[in-house]
Amino acid sequence: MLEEVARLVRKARRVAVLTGAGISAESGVPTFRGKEGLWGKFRPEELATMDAFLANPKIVWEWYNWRRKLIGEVKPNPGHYAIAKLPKYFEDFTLITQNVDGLHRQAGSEDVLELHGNIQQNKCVKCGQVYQEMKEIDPENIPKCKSCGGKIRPDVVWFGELLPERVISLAFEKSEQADVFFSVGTSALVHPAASLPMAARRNQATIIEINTDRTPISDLVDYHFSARSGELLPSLIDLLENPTDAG
Ligand code: BV8
Ligand code: ZN
Repeated sequence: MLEEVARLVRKARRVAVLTGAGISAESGVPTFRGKEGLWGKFRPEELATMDAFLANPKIVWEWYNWRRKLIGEVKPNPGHYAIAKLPKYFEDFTLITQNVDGLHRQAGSEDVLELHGNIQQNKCVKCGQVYQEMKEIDPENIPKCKSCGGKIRPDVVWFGELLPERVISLAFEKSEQADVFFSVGTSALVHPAASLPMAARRNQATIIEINTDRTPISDLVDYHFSARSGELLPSLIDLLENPTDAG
């Protein structure tokens, strides 16, 4: 099946890739809904929200500091590096990620559409001013915005919050134009990101899913690889680099 997909991908002109927490799992970053229980103790829908932050900013910062530290100690895996090699094979390539860990950028991918923001960045909860330099946040003494006095929060998109307009509209535009759309390491549960594969399908794109489990879109995709992205993506790159047949 992978040879068939490689032949098909080689012919594509416009390709879009959507990734989720699964692509970072092999780097050691726990996924959201997996058994590893990053969320075992917490429930993302309860913590990654404005209400949780306003009600209990200390707990929310303790959780983000813990995730930031963990992410600061990991590095990209072969799945990230394989995706970073993809753009050269196509006329138009777009990488869209739901992840906030920045590992795609670390692996060399450029112009990554980070739908849900970047966990290493901070902003003011009131006026949205971004604070790059402020790294260590003391949950007991949360810094205030210099312009308006609002509390500093992580610059990520919480549940119930709108995604950055430019990023999400470009993600839909590129998904709708794609000849081939990859959904990699995402449970396809969180919207609006989870609507991107269907947007690609509306344009008759070939949808390829790479996921160790099945997801709500597994029955709708053209190819479902039940595999680790860190293993399957490098094999796909090998086939693109050394075509086995003239096809
Ligand atoms: C919005 C950033 C408009 C923060 C995240 C009720 C009230 C309010 C909203 C809603 C509601 N009901 C529904 C909604 C919409 C909501 C939503 O979709 N909820 C879901 C839970 C039903 N969406 C929103 O709120 C969005 N905003 O809609 O605004 C609006 C405004 C007001 C009111 C209504 C609507 C905002 C969504 C963004 C939330 N922020 N993260 C942070 O990180 O702290 S979401 C979070 O989930 C992460 O970003 C993550 O990326 C994302 C999706 O999860 P996945 O990436 O898919 O990860 P997951 O663990 O789930 O799956 C991993 C997969 O990998 C698994 O399938 C596993 O099998 C696989 N895997 C594991 N290992 C491997 C592997 N695959 C391959 N190889 C491996 N090695
Ligand atoms: Zn402010």
